[in-house]
Amino acid sequence: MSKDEIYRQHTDPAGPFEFSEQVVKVFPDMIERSVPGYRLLLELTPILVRRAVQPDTRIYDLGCSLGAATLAARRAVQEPGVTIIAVDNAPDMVARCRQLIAEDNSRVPVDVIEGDIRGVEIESASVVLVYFTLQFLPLQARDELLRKIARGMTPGGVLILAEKLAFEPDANQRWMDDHHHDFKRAQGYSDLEIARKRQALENVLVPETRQAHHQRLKNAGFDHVHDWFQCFNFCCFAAVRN
Ligand code: GEK
Repeated sequence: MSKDEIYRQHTDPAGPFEFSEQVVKVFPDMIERSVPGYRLLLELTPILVRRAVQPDTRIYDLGCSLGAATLAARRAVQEPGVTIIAVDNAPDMVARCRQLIAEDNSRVPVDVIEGDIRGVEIESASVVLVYFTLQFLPLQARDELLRKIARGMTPGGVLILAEKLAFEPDANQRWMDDHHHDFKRAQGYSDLEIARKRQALENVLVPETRQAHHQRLKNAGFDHVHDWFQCFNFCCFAAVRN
């Protein structure tokens, strides 16, 4: 696995973060060393999927990157007639994701689509995974995406939504940021790398509070929201449609 040293070399201000070819090359290392609990979240994903997936339905992975959540979900599927649709709009991510899916030996069909998740139709979905991707959409696009997901779900369908959270008041935000940065230091990132990455993500990754997520999920038509996972400022909701 190639090491993420993207923000190591220079001291000039970092430009806005993009899912470039350079990022794709180091992505597994970058996400594991930046998102506390990422590996555990993937390990727990099959447990949620196994209970939620229904025969002859679809699983969607929106913002699939290299397909880590797709592969975790794929392991859990035992029902007949299930197809996984994985979507990402970064061409280099999609190309590498297709290779990794091809190397995996499960027989559950996976369709990897290069495109914007806002333009993808959601149909007969018993499970929708949106791991750390809603946070990259413009705020005004988020309600509509979740409404579309809710409309496309079968009764009993589950949206598993992982996000970086924002906190209020400021002192709570600072506590989380301090511990997140300590986590990154413990993973070998320097203070300079942490500061430059933070600058690059400014206005690109826009986190929201837990309350804002709950409200949006309710407004979109989900009946129950379970706060089942959190590691510092990274969390995962399971939202159920009756
Ligand atoms: C994982 N889920 O490993 N349409 C499609 N893709 C998008 C869009 C969009 N509008 N906006 C961003 N992306 C993965 C990790 S990474 C999270 C997800 C991170 C894609 C973008 O190209 C990238 O691959 C992904 O969303 C976000 O569990 O890097 O922090």
